[in-house]
Amino acid sequence: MQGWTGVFLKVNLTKSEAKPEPYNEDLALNFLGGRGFAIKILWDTLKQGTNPLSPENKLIFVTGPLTGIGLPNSGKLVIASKSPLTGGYGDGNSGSWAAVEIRKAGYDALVIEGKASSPVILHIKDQAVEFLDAKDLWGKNSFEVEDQLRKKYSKLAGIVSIGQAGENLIKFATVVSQKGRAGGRPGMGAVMGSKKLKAIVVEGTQPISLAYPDEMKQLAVDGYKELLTKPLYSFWKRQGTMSTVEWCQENSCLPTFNYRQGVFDKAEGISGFTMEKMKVSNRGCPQCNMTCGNVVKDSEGKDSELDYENVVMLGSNIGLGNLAQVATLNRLADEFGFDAISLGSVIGFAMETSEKGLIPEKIGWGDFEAIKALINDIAYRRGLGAVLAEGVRSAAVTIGEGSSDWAMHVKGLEVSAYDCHIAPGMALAYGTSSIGAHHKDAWIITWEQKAGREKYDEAKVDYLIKTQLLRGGAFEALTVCRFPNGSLGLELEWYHKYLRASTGKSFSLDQLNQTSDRILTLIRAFWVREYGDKWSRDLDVPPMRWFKEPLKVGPLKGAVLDLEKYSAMLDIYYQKRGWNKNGVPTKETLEKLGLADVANQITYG
Ligand code: PTT
Ligand code: SF4
Repeated sequence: MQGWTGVFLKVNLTKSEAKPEPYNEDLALNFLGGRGFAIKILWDTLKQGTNPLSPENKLIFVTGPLTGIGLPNSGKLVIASKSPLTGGYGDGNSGSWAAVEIRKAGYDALVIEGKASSPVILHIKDQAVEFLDAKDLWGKNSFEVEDQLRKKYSKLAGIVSIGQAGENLIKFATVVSQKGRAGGRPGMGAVMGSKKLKAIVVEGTQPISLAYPDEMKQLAVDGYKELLTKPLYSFWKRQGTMSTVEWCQENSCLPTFNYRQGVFDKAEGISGFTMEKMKVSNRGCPQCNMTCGNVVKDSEGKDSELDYENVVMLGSNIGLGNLAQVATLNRLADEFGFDAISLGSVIGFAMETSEKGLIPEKIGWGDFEAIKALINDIAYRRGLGAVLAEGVRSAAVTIGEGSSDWAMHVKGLEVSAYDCHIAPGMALAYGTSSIGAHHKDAWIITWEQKAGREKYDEAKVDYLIKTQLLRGGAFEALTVCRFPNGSLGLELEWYHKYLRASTGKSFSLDQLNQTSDRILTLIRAFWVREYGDKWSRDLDVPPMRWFKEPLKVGPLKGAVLDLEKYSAMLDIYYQKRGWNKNGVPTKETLEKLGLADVANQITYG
């Protein structure tokens, strides 16, 4: 095999054992890598009903055939597991030197199971694997861990770790890398904590076997140069994802006061232009010349790396319009190892519940000191913090009083940062995303704005599916960053060329689409298998707030989604995917995708 190493490192933390395991070329050809490998491993090896925080769950760090070979934007890896937050498939795509080093150490993925008897660091140097005592690091935040391990290992070692959120099994804890890259929104950090795995250090020294190495070298040089020619490149370097604040404010989709109003009167205070005035540097993933992490000094004078989602979920969504303070909350999220989106969502939920007088705690919108205290309480599961630590779906069940109406999630994953009161296509993207309400598979809201926000039509479903196959399928299987294509318009042709030079195989667009379909359909089957008789098409419907409560202010005041029309669009979506009326892949669809045996393990409702 060329392009793939053909080997997984299987690690059992209970037994302190690690062994390389070769895999079959069919797996590579049918599932490519990244998310594709992750779902295949979880489907084949997890028993239905496995407790996500039990030793039996698997935590997978997985790369793709373009990782670790110096290509632009390829320093990313997928971190996947059965999610403790949603109970379904969970993953995240994180930038980290660990991605590069895993491949150079001779593996395509680390597949970790079991539970250490006391905190450990997993140190991998090519074939040598050590299980090192991490008692002195347990209790420390992810930045402290990174600093301490950096002193001990080489400058380029790949390091991923968890903060206190992961240790304390907060359901939306992430895995953190490079003090500002955080991956695995649906609780991958909690899975790592449940295994008592504080950090992984990977160092690799081996070349990766490529089909056409000279061609690949040239393609990498050309690829970096090509990005510099893109008209949006220089503005991207200035603001990265932060320009989205202005766009959302102008288009009434900025999450504000727990997704109540779509516009924020202090939006300018947290905008991309305000950020530019505070910016001290750019940071980013390895092997990237688009470095989109905006580093600013926060209200305590410390570095904090800002992206759009973090800023608005910890800004407008909780009524805070001071960017230096938002940056402090963002840094706390990275240090503790929380997902910043879910954190902003549970805080917004708590504020609204407090405002309605349904809980004794007083947490006012934008009250910086109260928010900081609450974040600490969530990290250590104290008082209301313990309720919120379970995620917004569970918190609404605990609090009751109709609060599920303002618990903003799909399938248990808190909605990322786009208000969909008048964006039925984006609402459907959230409803049908592979991990719950995240925009990674299909961020179609800017397209939808041009195509006609108010329409519920087939064209939107077609565009959604096309986008899901590309972003949720191909880019997640290759594990490369989707921004060059999605934000700068890099032509897809480049990825076909990269893949051929790496693997020696030509993948046509149709083949890639079919592979993506296979991956996303297997993920859907995993959800259906795990949810069993609790599975229902209602799980593909976004939060009721967007259907029941019209926008209260702004130019689109009064806008609201229509449930009947949404449901009709969902029917069209299912039919085009080859899924039945309940959103379950039909036997014919499974057979067509080479997944015939999957049908025996799912229930058709
Ligand atoms: C991603 C999600 C996002 S999506 C953001 S901002 W974004 C938030 N970032 C967080 C953070 O930072 N710290 C923190 N404690 N929590 C955070 N939660 C949120 O997590 C991320 C970039 C971004 S920034 C985006 S859109 C793109 N996402 C990609 C993707 O999903 N796939 C892909 N092939 N390429 C992508 N490129 C871009 O990567 P998750 P990262 Mg993150 C600090 O990981 O779990 O997928 O959640 O990974 O290295 O920080 O890169 O406006
Ligand atoms: Fe990472 Fe941003 Fe570069 Fe993508 S564009 S690889 S998210 S730094």
